Amino acid sequence: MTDYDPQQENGLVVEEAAPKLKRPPQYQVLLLNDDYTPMEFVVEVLERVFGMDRSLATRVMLEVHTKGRGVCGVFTYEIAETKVAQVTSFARQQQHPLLCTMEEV
Ligand code: TYC
Repeated sequence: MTDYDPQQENGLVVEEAAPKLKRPPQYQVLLLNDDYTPMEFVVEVLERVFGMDRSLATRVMLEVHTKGRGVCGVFTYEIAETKVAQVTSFARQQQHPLLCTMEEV
């Protein structure tokens, strides 16, 4: 052996492992409809927690109101968990029963 060859050390062929890269799992944050939370409060939550403008927030709120649930955004685990906690704590502070959950995409 003259020059060092990492592929051919001690007569063994060493193969480089393929990189084990995976995208982090993604989670949808969902709002669920109920009969008591005011529409205006839901719009405010969508603006404050998800950074939506009033027009998008209104569309998403109406989608939840008519279809029963709707997606507020897609995030990695910790971010989704934090958004769910923020929505829930904001709603409970104002005594609204609004439900927010997360689901792996
Ligand atoms: N259904 C509620 C009402 O009529 C409004 C509402 C929308 C509640 C979306 C929750 O996630 C929700 N006041």
